[in-house]
Amino acid sequence: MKNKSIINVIAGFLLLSVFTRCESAQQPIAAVGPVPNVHQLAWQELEYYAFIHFNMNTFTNKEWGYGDEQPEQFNPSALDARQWARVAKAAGMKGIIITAKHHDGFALWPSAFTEHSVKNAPWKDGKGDLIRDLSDACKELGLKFGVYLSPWDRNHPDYGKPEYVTYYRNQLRELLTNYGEIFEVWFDGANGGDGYYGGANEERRVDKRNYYDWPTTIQMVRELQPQAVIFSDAGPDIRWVGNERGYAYDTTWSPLLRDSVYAGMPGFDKYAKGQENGTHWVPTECDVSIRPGWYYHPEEDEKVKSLSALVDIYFNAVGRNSNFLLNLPVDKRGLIHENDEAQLMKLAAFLKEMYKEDFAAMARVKTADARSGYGAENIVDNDKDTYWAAPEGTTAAQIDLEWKQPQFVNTFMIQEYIPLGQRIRSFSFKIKTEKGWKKVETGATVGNKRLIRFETQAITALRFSITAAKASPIISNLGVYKAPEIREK
Ligand code: FUL
Repeated sequence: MKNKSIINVIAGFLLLSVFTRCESAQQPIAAVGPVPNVHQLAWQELEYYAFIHFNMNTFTNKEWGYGDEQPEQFNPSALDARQWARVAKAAGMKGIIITAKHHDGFALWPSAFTEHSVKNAPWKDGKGDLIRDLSDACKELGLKFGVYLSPWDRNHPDYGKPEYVTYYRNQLRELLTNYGEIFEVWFDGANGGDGYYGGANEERRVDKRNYYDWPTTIQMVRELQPQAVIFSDAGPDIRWVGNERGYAYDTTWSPLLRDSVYAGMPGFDKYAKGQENGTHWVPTECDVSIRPGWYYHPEEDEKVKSLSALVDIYFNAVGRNSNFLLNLPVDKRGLIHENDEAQLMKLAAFLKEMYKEDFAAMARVKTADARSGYGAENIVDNDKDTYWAAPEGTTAAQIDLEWKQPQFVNTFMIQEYIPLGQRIRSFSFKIKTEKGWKKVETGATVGNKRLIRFETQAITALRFSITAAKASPIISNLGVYKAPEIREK
């Protein structure tokens, strides 16, 4: 008995000392600001979700309605919001953002503040509420739900006056109060110009920086939906990537000099890349339509993007530190068209196949050095919360993967541990084949995720060299995959 308790005491002491050693070995690392908040981090993990443009323009076959349309024109024959949610879910998307009101001012929900809404449409005898239908369908299928509410309203008589801003907030309050949790609120930068404006038929320009008094509206969103991230050219939480092709820049910093930017400003593209010394964390979202237009036009039925175009966009959005917002123009029936669905499923099958096996898990990983407690094994453990950290003060580093047998692969993925800030500013990437080392790519930023494609070949090693960084690099994950060949359209 006595011996046993002595052994227990010794074992306990040993355990305690190992524990305290580990504790002291892993000194916390200071963040390099700015850093994402918890809502931005949760948003970043969604990566891929749907935009739906479906509204009055669907029935008038336009991209921008003038504002003089009649509610009677909104008359889908077979509208099924659950079909949209089913398709998005099967496509691997994590949520849906809907154009609750576009520039023409028609509201997809029975707003108490206007007659220009579904309540005066033949659809469901004026009893319909598409925001209800879609938010319910999203809940049912475990998808996030978000709203686009156009700040520009070419129907409203008061557009341009302070009264309209009150109206806009009243509508937004309805959307943020009556339909459950909202993950993203989308403020379009396009606003001001000619329109119907209650019959005035004139041009109305607004002071884009001040007219909307955005700080007050943002405060309202924070109160009603604190977890929602707010999108606009200027953030505050997420910013436009600066083009509608779905491609982020090679250099894409999540930090942004946010106070210098406002929605709809001229020369915004200069800011779209973000800034290494940006003051706020405002990551990019790449919005692009699966067809040429945002809205459904029957003449575009054969112009749905090819699989290879969609794959290119995926790599240039998700693989360049951005999220991917893919627009689906719902048709006049009120359904996602068969051709669009078919292309979505091809992309889903491609991604599933590509991610099915991570060859990094079978590799030996080597780094020159690490901070104690933050070793290289953390890079390939498939856990985004553990990470390798270069020693304090180091701004260049190298990560090598080696395999005993050659591996046929074509894709490389690497992620910075962004809760401690975005750090890498330039890198090069090489692979080793039987012919020796070959440079595949040099690039700038990494951020949340960088994806690099190369020709399928047998490689025995690869090297990711961080050639410059804002502060000592911290990597949470990397992966190596074999994407399938694209044969079909
Ligand atoms: C733009 C709008 O003018 C387009 O119609 C579309 O809604 C796109 C997503 O944003 O600024």
